[in-house]
Amino acid sequence: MAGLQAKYPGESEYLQAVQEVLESIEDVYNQHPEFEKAKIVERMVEPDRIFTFRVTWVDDQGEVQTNLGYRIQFNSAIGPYKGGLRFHKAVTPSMLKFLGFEQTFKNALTTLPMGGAKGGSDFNPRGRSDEEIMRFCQAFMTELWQCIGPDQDIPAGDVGVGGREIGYLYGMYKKLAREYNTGVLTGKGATWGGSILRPEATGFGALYFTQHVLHHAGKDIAGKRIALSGFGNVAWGAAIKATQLGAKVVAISGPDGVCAIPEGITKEMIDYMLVMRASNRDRVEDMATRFPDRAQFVAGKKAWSIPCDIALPCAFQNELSEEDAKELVANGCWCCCEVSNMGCQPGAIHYFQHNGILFAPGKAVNAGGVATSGLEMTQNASHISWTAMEVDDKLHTIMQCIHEQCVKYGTQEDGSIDYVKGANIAGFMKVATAMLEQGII
Ligand code: 2IT
Repeated sequence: MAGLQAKYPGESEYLQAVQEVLESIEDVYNQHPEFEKAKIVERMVEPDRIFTFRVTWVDDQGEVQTNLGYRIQFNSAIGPYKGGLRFHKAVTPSMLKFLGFEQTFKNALTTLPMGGAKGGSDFNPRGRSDEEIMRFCQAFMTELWQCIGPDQDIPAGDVGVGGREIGYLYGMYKKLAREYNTGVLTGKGATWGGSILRPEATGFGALYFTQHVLHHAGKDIAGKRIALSGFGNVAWGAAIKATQLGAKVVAISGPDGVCAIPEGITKEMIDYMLVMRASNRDRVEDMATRFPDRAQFVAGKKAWSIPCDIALPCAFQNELSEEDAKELVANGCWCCCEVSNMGCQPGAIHYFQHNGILFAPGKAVNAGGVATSGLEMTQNASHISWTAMEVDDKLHTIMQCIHEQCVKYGTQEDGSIDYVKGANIAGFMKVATAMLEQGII
């Protein structure tokens, strides 16, 4: 860690993600001198390669705009590079390195053969028209297409990149590459190679995992109050499944504040989350404006200020601080499953773990998204489409298997599960063993 800190000062998200994994695997690593001999850790923390490119496009006012684009191919030990694209104003190489690093372990947990990658741009979709989004995606792909391929690197969505963006990206890929293999991107539309349930998969998988965490602790999700952060694709899928399972979603949030929903979110409100996402306004207050009888907007507050049983961060890294964790617990919260990547700050995780709160990390909880991308790749490669029931069944099995891996590697002396350790060690063992078997490359 000291070496990495000196080498990459200021890459705080990347250093935070690496530190968490290294702390978890220390004991296991020391039991395997062959890992040390092959310098597995030193190799694993560095991306295989990073592409950086300029993206120039013209906005609706006719003004020329320039953004930066990236693709980080992190690790290919267990399969082709796989991971999402993030369009957000705060995107930096550090952010994408942390996400690519996490993706490598997460993808290993899914049981499917996928390596880790991440990419994106500092393009800010907020306030942009549909035409601007299209022109940006097209300009982005004029560079990206040369780095990707269905057996090489398969991007998908992440924050700021949903079905609409994947459509524009795929259209331009076809035109440039003159290749019509749908397997080059996942999260596509259902009529042109997309998997049924991919849009819902991250949220659904997160709730299946949460159910396993609760069952293992002798609890049930029905009737519980759930506070969600965000209102994008992940929060949307989580809200649908939580409601189906009989839980009550009592909060959603945005960069402008939180909407308290004391009676629980309804189907109409969940549908309206899609309208809010498509508007590019990036304001959760719109929910309270549209449903004033059910949702009360509080400006500047987070979802963690609303009393709940279960907290599900679904928005952005480091969105839940130690202070937030204390407020949640003081208000009765007893479980936090991270759905966003690295949604909790280290202080929050320590606070949860030291106060007996059930806690599970993003790379286990949210892996259903990329797992269903893997299922989309399988359908594309074999030119078939599975039914919703088939995809949902496979997603269920995968989330159960991820939970079993956490139990296998994370069970503590007192019988409780350290899900952070469990997920990190399980992912690490798979990637490290593959690297070892493939020699020094
Ligand atoms: O963080 C993630 O796992 C994603 N954004 C989904 C990646 C994917 O390839 O489906």
